[in-house]
Amino acid sequence: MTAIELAILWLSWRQPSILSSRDNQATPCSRGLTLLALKWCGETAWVAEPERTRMLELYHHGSSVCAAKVRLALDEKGLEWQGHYVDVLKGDQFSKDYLKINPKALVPALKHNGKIVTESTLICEYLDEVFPDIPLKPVSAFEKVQMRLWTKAVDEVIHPICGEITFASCHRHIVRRLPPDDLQRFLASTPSLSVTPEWHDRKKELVNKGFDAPGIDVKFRIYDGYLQKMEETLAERRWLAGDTFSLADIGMVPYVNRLAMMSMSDMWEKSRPRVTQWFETVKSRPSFHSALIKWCPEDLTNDLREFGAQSWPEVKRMLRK
Ligand SMILES: N[C@@H](CCC(=O)N[C@@H](CS)C(=O)NCC(=O)O)C(=O)O
Repeated sequence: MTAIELAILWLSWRQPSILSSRDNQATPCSRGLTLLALKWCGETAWVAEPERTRMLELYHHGSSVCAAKVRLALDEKGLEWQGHYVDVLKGDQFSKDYLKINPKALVPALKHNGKIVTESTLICEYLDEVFPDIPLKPVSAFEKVQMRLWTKAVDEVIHPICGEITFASCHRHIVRRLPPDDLQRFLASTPSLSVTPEWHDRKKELVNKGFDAPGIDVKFRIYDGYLQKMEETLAERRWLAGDTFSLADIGMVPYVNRLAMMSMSDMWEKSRPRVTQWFETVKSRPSFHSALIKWCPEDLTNDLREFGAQSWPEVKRMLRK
């Protein structure tokens, strides 16, 4: 190997960004250099260079719990991104253009290297894999399983319930400000494959009936049960999946914060000291403000607080049942 080839190999390993273009496509030149590097590494070297280029675009909304989760991961990893704001309370998610990005009409969606990644948990895992500096997964296989037990619970149970309790307590009042025809269009537009296959009908029911929608009390109690599970988990370890802050914590932060923003912090502050301490520590991380709080528009923050406070006595009653 010549000295020049050695230098190229060293550079492609140490400073990959110098060898690839800035607009996230590998140029023929950078591909050639990577190939040269591969040649000398017996074809076992990493080939992920084009994946690691930085141009990240996030389709998101200020109060969306799933979008907040991804913004937290981006922030904790120190990744820059460009945002496209999709106002899901006005129906932007149903536009023809956005449906091409996510046919489920849901935020968030990430665009990277011209490819779309949807599903917030998967986006976070994708980011952690493509940009492994500042890892957000625990090291041991067992702790990774603990992490995924939390993110699985979020995807399967906690998130769909969060949508229900937020609509029953607060969002129903916001969307009912739309002119009647727009409201009907908004409610009719949810695709049949959405948060859950039932979300199209359930959202309509929650907007129309609020706390009189059947089963909403059970949903509040299940959500409360996950706070209890957090309390028990945090008796055993510092963070939800072990001794380090991970995607398990990032997964839960927006769901605890949703209750906090809806004036429902009594659900842990009165009786769950470990969750209280965990949330205080989370709030002291810089990402809490820059990835969550700063993105929720002031009027929406006020609505969440005020409609949430009005709902709290009824929620408290349901939790006591
Ligand atoms: N499982 C999806 C759920 C995404 C989701 O439900 N997004 C909500 C905001 S948090 C949304 O876009 N809702 C629009 C609607 O219900 O029409 C994920 O984790 O990304």
